[in-house]
Amino acid sequence: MATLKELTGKKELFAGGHRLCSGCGIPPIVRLILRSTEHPIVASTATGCLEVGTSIYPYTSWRIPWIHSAFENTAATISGIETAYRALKKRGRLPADKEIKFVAFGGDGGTYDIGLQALSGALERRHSFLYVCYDNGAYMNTGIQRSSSTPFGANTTTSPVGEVIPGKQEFRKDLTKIVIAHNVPYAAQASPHNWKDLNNKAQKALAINGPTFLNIISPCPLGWYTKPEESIEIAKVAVDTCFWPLYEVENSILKVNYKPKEKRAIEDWLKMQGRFKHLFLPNNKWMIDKFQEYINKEWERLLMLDGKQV
Ligand SMILES: Cc1ncc(C[n+]2csc(CCOP(=O)(O)OP(=O)(O)O)c2C)c(N)n1
Ligand code: SF4
Repeated sequence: MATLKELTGKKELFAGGHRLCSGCGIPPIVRLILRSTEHPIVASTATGCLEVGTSIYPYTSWRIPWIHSAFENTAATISGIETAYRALKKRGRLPADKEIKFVAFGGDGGTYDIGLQALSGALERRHSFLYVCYDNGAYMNTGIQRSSSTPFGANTTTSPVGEVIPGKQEFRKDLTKIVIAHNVPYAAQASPHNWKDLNNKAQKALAINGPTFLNIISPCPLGWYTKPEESIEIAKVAVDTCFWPLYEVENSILKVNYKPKEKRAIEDWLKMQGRFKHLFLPNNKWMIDKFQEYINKEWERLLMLDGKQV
């Protein structure tokens, strides 16, 4: 496991001066991922905030070979690149001992929804790559629409609070579980507030020959109506309330990486964000109760699986 000193001493592969909002969860996530291997990295990025904010012509934040593909197919793009790499090695055009790592980045919209087919296909074909979903729970880049990752009750432009509905009516789709069902060698959930855990997971994932996956909660001040300086704290509270459990599945064995000494109430996370403001009206208390009940069940289920084969 790398120390903070070792990590900060490494070359910065994701340049500053990008156009992501202040307090956005994406830059610390990407910077840490790119620091998590000694080998050269090639990345592909789906359309979304990460792509738009880092590649405004004629500038780029990427100090590595990087390709922007369409919104729906970053996993298919990295599959093609990884296949070309293997083919070049086979033909002797690349040295047999040269190791290159491949990473695909996508937001939740480009991963849970529109890119799910490409992701599933790439995992099933067993390409050797890491897929990183930075999960801010909405299609932020196009103005905060609900995605299948949006939490229950959230106010978005397509699940607007009003006379018809009090925010999003469905719970978050559990993409990590869907990925695990592909029997990949490594899949995990992580958070930028716990850099050690995130770095450890990225190191493991990047060292594996085969498809690996990280689902990382990514605070978004613009869409969550939060203060930029509180982003990391909000990510921590998401983990302490068990809204976003930290766990990993390695060779089919599930491990819960962090068990809060005292599990905090979901209210603590909700009240930090403007998108849940309406839940604190007296007639919407049932929504907080329903949310808490759901989280309790999911957390218990996870604890039951801890240390077991899944
Ligand atoms: C097939 C397709 N549908 C819609 C769009 C428009 N579009 C571009 S970015 C985006 C939102 C991306 O959301 P997400 O993947 O969650 O990433 P974020 O913007 O939050 O970083 C949408 C809807 C598109 N480019 N292609
Ligand atoms: S809208 Fe949200 S996800 Fe996009 S750059 Fe701003 S803070 Fe980051």
